[in-house]
Amino acid sequence: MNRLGMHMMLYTSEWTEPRARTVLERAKEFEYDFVEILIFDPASIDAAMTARLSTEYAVPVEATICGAPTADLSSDDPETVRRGEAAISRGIEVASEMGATLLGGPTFSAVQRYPSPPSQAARERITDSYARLADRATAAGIRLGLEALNRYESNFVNTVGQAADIVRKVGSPALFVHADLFHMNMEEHHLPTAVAEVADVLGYVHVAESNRGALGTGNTDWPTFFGALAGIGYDGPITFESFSPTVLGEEMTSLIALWRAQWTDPDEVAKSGIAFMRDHLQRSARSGAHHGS
Ligand code: LER
Ligand code: MN
Repeated sequence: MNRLGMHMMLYTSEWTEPRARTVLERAKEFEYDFVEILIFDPASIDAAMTARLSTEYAVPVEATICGAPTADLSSDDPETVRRGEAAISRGIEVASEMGATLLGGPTFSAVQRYPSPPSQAARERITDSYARLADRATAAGIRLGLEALNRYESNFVNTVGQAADIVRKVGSPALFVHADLFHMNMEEHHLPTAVAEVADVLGYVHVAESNRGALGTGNTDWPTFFGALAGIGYDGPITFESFSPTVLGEEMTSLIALWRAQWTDPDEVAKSGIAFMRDHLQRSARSGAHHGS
């Protein structure tokens, strides 16, 4: 059975104690198995508070992190790469202190529209960074992911296959591919093939609508996607990710170009989101069983 997660950003982009309480309480109420926390700044997030509240509400947490323009593994500037590695290393420690089992997200670059392609040297060098980070993750007892983002949010890893290439080159079981359906809808040629080709390294999934709004309100081919996950026997964690400028701060709103509000009531979206995922998981399991018989 897949563990089902709720992204904190359904409610907030600020992980303060009062906000964290709201998120964990709602996740519990709607029967999510865990909450995903996006670590904006590993130096300032309160891991001890998070671990304490996670225990208090009996809701586990998982974590994601993004690179930044000044701390970016895909850069050609050694100092920027060094800061990138330091930030992801600290993210690994913080995620582990929170009690997470994984740290996903676009760990390889900043979330921004890059003006040009990455250099070949950066593509070659990044496996050294990931080899070191994989060792850190292993030591901290967690796994580290690479989330493929669409072309407007990164120039480095736009497909799950590109993420898998890096994971396989490094060859550490501490690394995994993090697939996000919103980005896949824009970049992959064929969803079932893309999923099948990363079956051996897929470790985390963001279920996200084509418009990043509530599930079922866009043009995503849900039966095909859930069928593809069932087809490879994916039993890892799946998180519902959706955003609205009505609950996010200005920085996050601009970062991912959220120029329209797809929804205003997070409770409604969170509640319907888990029902939607459960329904599709059950249907794909049933239809898989039919095909198998
Ligand atoms: C950003 O577009 C995204 O999909 C997030 O999961 C980044 O962590
Ligand atoms: Mn995502």
